[in-house]
Amino acid sequence: MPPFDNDSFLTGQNATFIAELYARYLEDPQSVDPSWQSFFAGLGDEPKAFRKEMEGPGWGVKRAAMLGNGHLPTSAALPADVHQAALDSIRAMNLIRSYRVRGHLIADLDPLGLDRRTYHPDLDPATFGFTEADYDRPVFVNNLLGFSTATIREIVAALHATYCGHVGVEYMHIQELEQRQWIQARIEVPRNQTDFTERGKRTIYERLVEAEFLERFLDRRYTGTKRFGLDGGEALIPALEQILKRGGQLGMKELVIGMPHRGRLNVLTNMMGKPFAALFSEFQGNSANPEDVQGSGDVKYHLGTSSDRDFDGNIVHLSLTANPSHLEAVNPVTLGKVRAKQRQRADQSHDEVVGLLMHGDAAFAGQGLVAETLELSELKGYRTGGTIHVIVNNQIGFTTSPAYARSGPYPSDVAKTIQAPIFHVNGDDPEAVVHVARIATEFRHRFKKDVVVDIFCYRRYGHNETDEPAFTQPLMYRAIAAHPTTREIYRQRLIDEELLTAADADAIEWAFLARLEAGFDAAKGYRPNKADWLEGEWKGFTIATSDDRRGETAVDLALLKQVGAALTRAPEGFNLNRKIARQLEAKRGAIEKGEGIDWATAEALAFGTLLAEGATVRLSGQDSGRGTFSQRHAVLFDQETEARYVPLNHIRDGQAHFEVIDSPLSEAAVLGFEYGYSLADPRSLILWEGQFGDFANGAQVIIDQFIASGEAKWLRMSGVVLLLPHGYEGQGPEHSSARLERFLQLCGEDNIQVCNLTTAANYFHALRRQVRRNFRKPLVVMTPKSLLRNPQVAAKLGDMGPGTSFHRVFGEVDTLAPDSQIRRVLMCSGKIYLDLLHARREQKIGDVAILRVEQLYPFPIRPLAEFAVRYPNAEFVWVQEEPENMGAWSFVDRRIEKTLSSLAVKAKRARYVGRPEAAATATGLFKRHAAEQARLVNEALAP
Ligand SMILES: Cc1ncc(C[n+]2csc(CCOP(=O)(O)OP(=O)(O)O)c2C)c(N)n1
Repeated sequence: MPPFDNDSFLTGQNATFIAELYARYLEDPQSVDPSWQSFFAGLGDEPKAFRKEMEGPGWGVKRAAMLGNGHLPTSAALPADVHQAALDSIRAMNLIRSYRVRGHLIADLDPLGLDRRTYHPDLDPATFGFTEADYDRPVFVNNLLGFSTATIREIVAALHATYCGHVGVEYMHIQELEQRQWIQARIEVPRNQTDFTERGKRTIYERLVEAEFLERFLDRRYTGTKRFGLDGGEALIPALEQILKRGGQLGMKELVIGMPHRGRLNVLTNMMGKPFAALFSEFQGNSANPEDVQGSGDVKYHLGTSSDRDFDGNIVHLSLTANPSHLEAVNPVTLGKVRAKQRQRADQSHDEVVGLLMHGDAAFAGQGLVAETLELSELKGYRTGGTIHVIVNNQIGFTTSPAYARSGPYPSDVAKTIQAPIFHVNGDDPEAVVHVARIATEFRHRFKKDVVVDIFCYRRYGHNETDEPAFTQPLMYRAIAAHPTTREIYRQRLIDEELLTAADADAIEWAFLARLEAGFDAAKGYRPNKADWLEGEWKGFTIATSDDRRGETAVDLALLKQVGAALTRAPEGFNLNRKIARQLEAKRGAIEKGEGIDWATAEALAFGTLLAEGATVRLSGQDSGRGTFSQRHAVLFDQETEARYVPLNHIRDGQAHFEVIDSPLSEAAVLGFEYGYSLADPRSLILWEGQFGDFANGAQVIIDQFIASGEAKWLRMSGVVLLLPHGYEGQGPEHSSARLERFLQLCGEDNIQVCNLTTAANYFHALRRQVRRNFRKPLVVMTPKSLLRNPQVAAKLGDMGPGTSFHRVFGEVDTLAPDSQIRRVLMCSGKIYLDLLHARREQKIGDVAILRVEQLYPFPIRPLAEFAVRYPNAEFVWVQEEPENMGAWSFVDRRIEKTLSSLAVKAKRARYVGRPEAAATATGLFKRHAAEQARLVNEALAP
């Protein structure tokens, strides 16, 4: 074998030439000489994968240049040693590629070393045809790993250091070449490590001391109190510091964080600067808020906070989103906040506001909401420029081992669906953890894409501090008991490196302990001096008042007409769909005439007038642009070019922006996102629309744990609106009911508003009311289907004009017998009203009055009483189209009783008319539906 010197055939141009020849062969085997074909075929390679490698940074010479002369040699002309060298080179390339793809599988990731895999055939040089005898022969690899030539032994050593040390990287699934090359360059040349300065290492040590000592201190002072300690995962804290520091250097101004229980107290204090005294005071059973602040409060490991941190002059604002126990539910909420803050800052490049989500390994692998939220990452209406994910992978979920918790090798596998790079790292090597945290931050900054850091660690104690982990994982916990802490390991390392003396380390520890002790002493007298909920963007808002709360929702007719004109106008030359053109024409006519304004137009007028007044409107939901029932057409499409035109963005100069988004087919993530958006942006109207109201149950966690109870638990208001198509029209069990009863059951302590409306004008006012008051409450609207086109619900322009407002109850509209002779009062809500009205008019019944409850919660006792008292001799009947165990009946029954009991009327309670109890919300048979509907209407009107 000749030495590989500069004259060798396989250096420089020749080597690249063979590689190019190979690339050409892979694209089209016939394009190269037959002898080369059989040579290359003998390599048995995966053509596609190899071709991608050829495009990697190591093969820097441009293909065009190499193939320029069109003259290809034949292998017959190739001397045997050159043949061997070419073979070696190509095999080495494959070996390198294999390490890039699978090196992580034998990386040293588990601090406990319980399940370490050290061999994988794809990483064995023998698999590529190298025997021991070949190991020291130089091979040409053209600048890969920083080598031009190297022996297999050297190549494997470099690959091991890069891909199989304390960091395992998964990135070869990424389709974007530039991203793969960036990661390769970032990790291969420095062998996947950062050389930290003495100061940097000391800082890492300080952070570990803080992380560990806080938990130990809490354990000692509040033994047996749940804290979901970080013990075993302490490296998280230096990793977070790195994200802040590097992020700040790269222009990050705000970091919006979502995280679960594990380590949250550590993050709240050590990362976010919540005073230790405040935390200890909560451990003593005190509220996090001043005593005069109402609300249920929440356990301390669910609370949020915000603060500013200064890194070398870069101020980064941090906000940790409060969350419920439901793991991962906070993810979309956090990202909605990020998006809102980006808009407020006009951060179009997404450099200034960044989302950070932390996860447990079992939760990340198990919860579907994770996949739903990841899916939002590249979507136009939800993009936030990439989220940094950190998994605290303690290799257990409560008592469940990974083999029972997920099917793949890692908890992070779901993130591959969006081609996020994944950095697995051994949590006992804090330098490696900080190193990957830095790369992740840089990657997010550079490519505005999600990135995952998976910190392999362990959980030193039980799931919480009262659990006995040895009941279920005895071997793991025996290993943990014998395992030094991350801090102890690192302390020894720094001492061995002579960067720290034992006395230095002791001093750092004592100094932090002194801070904890001082906090402990201060906790006794600690009083939170104010609740933090009406600050920043929320300045000027107040707690909801107990009056009618109508808000100024009426609009000058001139403005209504201006919006109306914009709604019905398309740009010059825009090729409108013919049917749409006719609809716009009709709409224009209605607005000009000032009557016949249908539901969708009233909605558009509500949006448009708010936009004109300066409030942004954001509506997202499945097919919301057009509308499920083809009613909205908020986006017009040019029939020749598919260009989009959004009339509501062309009302007048200086107006606010209207965003209508066709969401992905997710309920939980999208509603969570909009709720999060509304938390950060109280001055905009934020709406989520269900395709049919039934589907809201796919977002039940967001509704129960955030929307209904967030204000009480965390003092966080939201004005989010839920539009839920509802009504019995024979479309079957899943397209009839938005489960009104579920929302009503959630009502309490003035937490939400629930409406079931019967006029387009009332809808207009209900929407505007959301923005035109100085408090915020979520609004749930049962929205119509057939009523969208029913002329009886249509509005006059005057119903929205000066002097008008929202009505919680509507009284009788027809002229009937004198009030005292009314024999029955039908009370109802929503679409059934029109069925009743129609039948009563048809049957010419004059002694049955109808009251409509437009807002079910807060229940309108006073206006209802004002109407009811007019009918002293009537019986009162509640009519609904939902089955008896559903709809509003159970909710209104006692409230109607309470209303009537204070009035001088004979009736004391309402009687029920509606469908009988049922398991399914509705029949799937149209005929049966029609018969049921007719029966209940007739029963309601029966003599
Ligand atoms: C949606 C949901 N289901 C179940 C639970 C109950 N629970 C709380 S913590 C936990 C285990 C979580 O394991 P992991 O995600 O690995 O985090 P760790 O506690 O190990 O840090 C479970 C099942 C929950 N909080 N949320």
